[in-house]
Amino acid sequence: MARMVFLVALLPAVLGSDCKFMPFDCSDILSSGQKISGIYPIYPVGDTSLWVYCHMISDGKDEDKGGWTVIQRRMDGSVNFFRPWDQYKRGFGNVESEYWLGLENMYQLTRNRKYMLRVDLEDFEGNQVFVLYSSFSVGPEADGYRLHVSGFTDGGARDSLSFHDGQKFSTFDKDQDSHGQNCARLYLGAFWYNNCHGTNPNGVYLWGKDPTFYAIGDVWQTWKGFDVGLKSIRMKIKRVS
Ligand SMILES: [Ca+2]
Repeated sequence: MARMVFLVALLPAVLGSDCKFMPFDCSDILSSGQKISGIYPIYPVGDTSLWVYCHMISDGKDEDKGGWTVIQRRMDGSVNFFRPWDQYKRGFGNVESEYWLGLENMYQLTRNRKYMLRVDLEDFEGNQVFVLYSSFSVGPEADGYRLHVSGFTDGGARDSLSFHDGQKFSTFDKDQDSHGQNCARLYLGAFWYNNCHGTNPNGVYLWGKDPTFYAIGDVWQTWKGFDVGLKSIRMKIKRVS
């Protein structure tokens, strides 16, 4: 019996010491020679796999070779993003389509490594723009999964996100915003709301322009204003070497 316990205790160490490829993020997957965008397992926390969409190329207009780990994606309105804190903490959705990677996963990815953030935006007319931030990280849960984003470069959408730098994350059931009311309830999303937002990527999928309810959509104010829901939003991060 004592020997059996010993063997079981030894098992994780044995598994961890073999040659299994355990990429930390999509940068590692790109480095391993995989150049095709798609769904891959990464291992930001020990030997527990986390399936993500890896974007290996961007739009061809720059020298970007990919290796992006997608942390948030809207593309067809197939997933409900009006969800409570626990869901935003753990992550939800479908990795093949729309999903949120989870605040804890974002924290684990960015806690000890430097990352940049790129947000790709597309409207229903087929126009595509992006923004780039040279530094992106998410703080620990004990500090409300605070957003740290800086170093803006414009790819056509102008800067709607720096307004959210330094804010804690808020959901309808956890108000950590800088507004007297609950921004997540006012704008039907969940985000690093300030008092409240310049962009609402987790808001209602509006299918284009809809001014019926102010700023509730998946909008990026400095590009299309508060009334135009975007066709696709993709937030993705890449390690800075
Ligand atoms: Ca509030």
